[in-house]
Amino acid sequence: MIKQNKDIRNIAIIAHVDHGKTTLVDGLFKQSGLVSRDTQDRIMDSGTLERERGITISAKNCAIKWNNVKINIIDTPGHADFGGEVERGLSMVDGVVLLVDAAEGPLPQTRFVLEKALKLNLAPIIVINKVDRQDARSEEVLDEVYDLLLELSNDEAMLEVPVFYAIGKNGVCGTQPDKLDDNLHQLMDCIIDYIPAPTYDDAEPFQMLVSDLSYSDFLGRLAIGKIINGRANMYDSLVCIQEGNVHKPLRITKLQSYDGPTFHDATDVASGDIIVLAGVENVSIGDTICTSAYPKALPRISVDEPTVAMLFSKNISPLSGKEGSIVASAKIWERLQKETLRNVSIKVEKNPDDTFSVKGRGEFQMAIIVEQMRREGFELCVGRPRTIFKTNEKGQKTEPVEYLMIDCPEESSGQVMDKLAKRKALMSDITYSGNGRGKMKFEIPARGLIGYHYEFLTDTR
Ligand SMILES: Nc1nc2c(ncn2[C@@H]2O[C@H](COP(=O)(O)OP(=O)(O)OP(=O)(O)O)[C@@H](O)[C@H]2O)c(=O)[nH]1
Ligand SMILES: [Mg+2]
Repeated sequence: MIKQNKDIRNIAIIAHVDHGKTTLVDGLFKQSGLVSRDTQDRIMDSGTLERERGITISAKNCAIKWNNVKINIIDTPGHADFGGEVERGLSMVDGVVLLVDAAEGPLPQTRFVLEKALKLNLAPIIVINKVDRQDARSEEVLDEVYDLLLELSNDEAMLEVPVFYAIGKNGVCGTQPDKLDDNLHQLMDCIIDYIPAPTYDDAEPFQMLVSDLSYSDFLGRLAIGKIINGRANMYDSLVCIQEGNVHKPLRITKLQSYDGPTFHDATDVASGDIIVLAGVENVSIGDTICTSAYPKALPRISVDEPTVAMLFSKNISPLSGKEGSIVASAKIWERLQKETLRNVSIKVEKNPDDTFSVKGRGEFQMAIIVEQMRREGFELCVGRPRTIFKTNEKGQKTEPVEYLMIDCPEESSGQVMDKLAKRKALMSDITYSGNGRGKMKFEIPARGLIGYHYEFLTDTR
């Protein structure tokens, strides 16, 4: 029989870059009493590069308790190049909180993440965030969100989804932009009332989908994911079903579940919860962990194809060995393969000439991998990023095309249009807001975007 575990809710926070996801999670931590009010900002951005750059790079789990219900939360990145992380994060949840900046409105990544969530039938809650901004236009932005919801779902019921206005930074929200409570309690109540509790089939034995990996020096590889059916206990003997239906036996050596930004030990874990399981060595994201008596694989997590490729190789210049201590090709290859374990949208290939093709979602994602490797002591050469072309069923060559939105001073708009036209962008819309700024929408081949960011900054300075 299908049942619900009403003690748990699983949600992802999704939005365009910088619309305030990680800051909102801080507010939820503080108000559920998990951390004190003067803790550092953006607790979930725990990576060194994340903190330095002020952006989220990988989707991460955490949990809060509210009215005796455990809410597992996945804070996702908003930058388009890390879209694979959102797709991975959504595999663990039953609903999403979609944040939209009250001034910027829905932007290309808002569309991407909302489309993915609706395709998975996840219940959305809308939060128009940053209503404290001087240029906030909350009501108008809500209309734009409704337009987007209708366009993506073709379902008028979407006009009934819960809507909140918030200043995530101050941890406050309300149902009217000019009447906010002095806390986030209404939003937290709504997550419990509106987001469906996870369902499971009580006739089925333990089954878990691996959605993330971690590593502990004491426990080895850790598999993270949602329990789809059944329960598990310490020392249970299970199997991990890998790609190609390969079964690998395993024994649980530790079970943990989320509590705030970290996890703590659990002896027995129930359906619907998101857990951290130790005891499995060869595990990949997308594998199913289940009982050996009834091994049944769940559908693997699918993410969009890579759009950009870059060549990595050892440094063959006369100055090699000056910048890093790890220089050998074999080590670089080993490190790149390790990257594909956690980074679901990355693919790597070895070429006959001892170079490696790294494929991903954009040049920024590539730059982050290079920077991470440099900091770990690697020295390497990288080529220019190039787009990946494909051949469709009709034998035609196709290439990835991106949505591009530009917000720039009116006086630079001519130059921006000129440059983008040369890069084969097609403009679909232009509006002038009256405050000296213009907003333009384009469709542009991904190759036209490579290297444009720097030019844009110079042209609009
Ligand atoms: N004015 C205003 N600024 C806010 C608010 N919430 C967050 N910010 C600011 O917005 C910026 C981005 O916040 P983050 O929480 O890192 O945004 P994010 O959505 O997690 O960003 P990514 O994960 O990189 O996509 C930070 O400088 C915050 O201080 C708010 O309610 N009002
Ligand atoms: Mg963030």
